[in-house]
Amino acid sequence: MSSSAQTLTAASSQVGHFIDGQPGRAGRTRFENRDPATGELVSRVAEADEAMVDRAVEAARKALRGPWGRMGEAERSAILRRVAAGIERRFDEFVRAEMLDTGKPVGLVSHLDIPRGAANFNVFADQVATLSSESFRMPTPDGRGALNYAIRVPRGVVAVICPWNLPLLLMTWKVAPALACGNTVVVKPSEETPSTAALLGEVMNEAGLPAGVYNVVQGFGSDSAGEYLTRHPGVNGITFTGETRTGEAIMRTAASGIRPVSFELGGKNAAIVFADCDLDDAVEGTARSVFANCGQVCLGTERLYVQRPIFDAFAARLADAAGKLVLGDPFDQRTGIGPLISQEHRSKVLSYYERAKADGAQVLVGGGIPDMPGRFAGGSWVQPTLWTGLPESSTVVREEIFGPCAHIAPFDEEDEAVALANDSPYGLATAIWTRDLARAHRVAARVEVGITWVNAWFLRDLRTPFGGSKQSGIGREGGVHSMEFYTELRNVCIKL
Ligand code: NAD
Ligand code: 6OD
Repeated sequence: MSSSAQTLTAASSQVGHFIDGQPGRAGRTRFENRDPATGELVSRVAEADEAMVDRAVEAARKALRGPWGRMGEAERSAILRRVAAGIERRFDEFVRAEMLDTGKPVGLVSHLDIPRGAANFNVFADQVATLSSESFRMPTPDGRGALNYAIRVPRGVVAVICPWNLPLLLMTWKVAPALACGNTVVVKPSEETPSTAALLGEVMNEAGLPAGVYNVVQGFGSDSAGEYLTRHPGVNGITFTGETRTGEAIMRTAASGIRPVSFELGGKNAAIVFADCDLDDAVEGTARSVFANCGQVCLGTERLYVQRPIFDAFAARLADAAGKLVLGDPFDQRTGIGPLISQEHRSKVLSYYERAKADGAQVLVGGGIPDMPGRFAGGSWVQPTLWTGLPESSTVVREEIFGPCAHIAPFDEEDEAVALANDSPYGLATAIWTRDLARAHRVAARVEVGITWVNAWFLRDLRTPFGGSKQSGIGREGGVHSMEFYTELRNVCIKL
């Protein structure tokens, strides 16, 4: 794909809502969506007002009472498989839309984001067939007994509030299980990445999903579509991925009406690299975990603890790997790292770069803005950056930055490494690099996180529980764990 022609065509496009099986009518307000790689206008996006959100929730409620509400699991699963096939059929459109919204390199979008978007529908189409329920026969005083059994019913209308870092992947990670379980959804994509959620509406229609089952409203969070949706009394549950502070705000809103929430939130993930690791693997895996998607992965590593005997060698090799990353045209297959999502996010990341220097960090690599050629000079690029020498109390070591950067500190003993890794309000993920399996088991049991990798990073079986401890989330997604949130368990007791 060549970038410039594609971008110019896209400049005239409009992105809207998707309500009751129709591209929603735009209201009076629109906002601009810009390509983070160049700063050029990609599209104008409709912003939903409260009335538009009402319409979307009404459509979702009406669909629950229609054919969708009476459909069996097998039929729902067949539709989900057609949705997966539809994404695959329109693969290039999804790739292009996601790239223009995010600035991600083509290799990443076409190997991770879009295939996973399709896979999520197939995985949950399979998963729903495996759901079992308990039953108990109990004695009664008259000797006839009673049978208790549990049934799972959909929650109803689920509000799906999404971030911008893996737009289609993370949105479908919620929408697919919600639909597999028979719910209807209203999705609010991030204001930074509106396009693939809207495009998915077309695929839903092509797959034969009844109107009103999948709805999308575009807009911002606070005092906009996100807040209107989460506080809507017609919403029965809220699933959210994003920042911890936003999670707190949504939780307050969800308190009204006692609506359940499922939250995947921020992180400040540590990697622990022991001296007995395979150094090549550890450097390669850690480089991916720090720099993939320009550091905008919730599971990414921002704190590195490296055992002292290999500290210098490891830091030098990781800095070397960072220096070799290719920044450039996202549509060029050779590009390894794209820009940050926006100028605003770049200002935030650069403020941490400045703070690190002010706090006395030694900058091993990067630390500023790269020189980008031509039209890319208008993008929100930053240099991949590594520091060492900061105290653990430094803001840069404590707060989530969500950029292509990490701080590297030495440790001596296993206990010390565990204590350092656990010294965080967050608890999403840890990567442990060691050849000593007994140690790996010991440390994995002690780190206070939802996901631990040993000699790997971002290796995922989609049936396993995914989520964070402490301020990194509430609940678990993946496999049957998603089904637990998207269904309500009811007990039926029959006197025999
Ligand atoms: P964000 O919290 O700023 O926004 C996420 C979504 O919430 C957006 O759609 C936004 O419009 C909406 N929103 C904001 N305020 C709202 C409100 N008051 N009511 C309702 N909706 C509101 O997050 P982001 O910047 O899009 O994403 C980056 C963050 O997401 C990082 O903190 C990252 O760690 C986290 N994240 C976590 C996971 C995970 O699985 N744990 C995955 C991806 C991203
Ligand atoms: O792989 C997934 O299912 C998942 N939820 C990834 C989250 C990545 C966060 O940025």
